[in-house]
Amino acid sequence: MFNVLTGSFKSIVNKIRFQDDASSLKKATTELRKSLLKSDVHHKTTKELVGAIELETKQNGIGQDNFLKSLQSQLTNILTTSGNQGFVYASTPLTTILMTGLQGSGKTTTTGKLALYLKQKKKKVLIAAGDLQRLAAVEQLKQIGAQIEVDVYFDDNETNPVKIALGAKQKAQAEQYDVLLLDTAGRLAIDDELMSQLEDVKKAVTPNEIFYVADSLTGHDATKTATSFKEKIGIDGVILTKFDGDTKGGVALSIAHQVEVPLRFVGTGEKMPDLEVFIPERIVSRLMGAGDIEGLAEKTSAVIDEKKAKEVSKKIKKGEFNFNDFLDQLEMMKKLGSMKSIMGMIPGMSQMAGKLGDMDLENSGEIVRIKALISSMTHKERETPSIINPSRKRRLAKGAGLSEVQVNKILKQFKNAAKMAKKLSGKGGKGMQQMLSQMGGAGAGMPPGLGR
Ligand SMILES: Nc1nc2c(ncn2[C@@H]2O[C@H](COP(=O)(O)OP(=O)(O)O)[C@@H](O)[C@H]2O)c(=O)[nH]1
Ligand SMILES: [Mg+2]
Repeated sequence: MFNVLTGSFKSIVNKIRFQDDASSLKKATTELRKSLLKSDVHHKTTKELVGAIELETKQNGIGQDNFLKSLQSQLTNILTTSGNQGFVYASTPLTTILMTGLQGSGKTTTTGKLALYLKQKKKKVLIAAGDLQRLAAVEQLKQIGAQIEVDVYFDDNETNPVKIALGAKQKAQAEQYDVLLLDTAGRLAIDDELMSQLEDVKKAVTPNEIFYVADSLTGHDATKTATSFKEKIGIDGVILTKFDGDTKGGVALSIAHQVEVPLRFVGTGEKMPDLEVFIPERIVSRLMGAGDIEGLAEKTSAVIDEKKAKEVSKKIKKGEFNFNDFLDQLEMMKKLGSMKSIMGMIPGMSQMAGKLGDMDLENSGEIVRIKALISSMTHKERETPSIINPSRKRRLAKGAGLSEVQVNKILKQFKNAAKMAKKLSGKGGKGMQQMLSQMGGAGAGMPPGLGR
């Protein structure tokens, strides 16, 4: 998420010695200012941040430790704004959230992501298709709902968004949902019609919170439009989307400070699990290259079936990891979201995130081939691949549309990977958590077979 910034922080901190003088501090703060601005941190935020660090370091005594401490605490300061953090439930159900933003910012996608996030926390969630502006919008939300198995409220004959909102709230209350997420229409730019429509919906359902969804790729415009929305209808939180692309990261550092509304979540990819809760202390830890173990644990515990994880680790230890387990693990990895976002949470791995980040587990050629082969195998062969003899290999190759060489390669790779995993687990391995923390190794932690 912040690989470039993390890298430059590290080099700047290293420029200051254990005990140092004012001129080296000046050099360090100058470089800090440059790298913040280059990463698109708002100029006002940059000025405040650098000024505060300089002053604090001087007061506490110029040296690497004090500089580092100050960098950490002032970053936390800048990221912290009065208001709620993460997702906050109403004191009694139902919690109603209005999702607002410009067209294309990612409202509908984020509505789905948030729904999945809450569903993994065992909440009963209803998402409502309140964008009647675009024909495809309702259909898009229906598809998302089906994909994540969350209920969708819609009315194909209704043209009034206020009625949709009211109908959804009524259903949510009557059927004891915990959370209602209301998707709304956006425009290409802010206009009066959009604002008055949102105002009407707001009056009708009195949401607990209004989230403003902003596209991080629009840079400082995201800060500007968020401020306009805040002034016109009032917003309680910002969600930054598309934080996976070429974004330099700075917008996330300054938006809350500039708009004076907390940044609550960050969207890091197109897929449903690609949403991260934005907790200032954790983000600072990531910025400092220390990872976010808490966030990682939360993410993994939401999707990992503890019992299954134990079974798998037992199997690995005994060297019994088979193709069925492989498919299970692959499914689990998919639920965790993009590789890039996971890597950034592992201490010391943020630099790797950029390199590995664009790996698409589901669609990589290798995975597609392995899956094709597995689907041609009998159940018994998946459990015990060693029973596959040469004539079966030939037939499997035909069935999977692979060459015999490819089949042999996959089987051999898999055998080696299972052996390797067994060895690794011998060092007091503790299931998935351990495997994830070993990700730094050559493909360890990914389902065996993926390592090269
Ligand atoms: N890469 C990436 N794409 C996103 C993200 N969030 C949304 N998108 C994409 O942005 C486009 C617009 O999203 P949509 O939810 O339809 O925007 P809406 O008009 O505000 O409802 C879609 O193609 C989404 O897949 C994100 O965090 N990362
Ligand atoms: Mg939409």
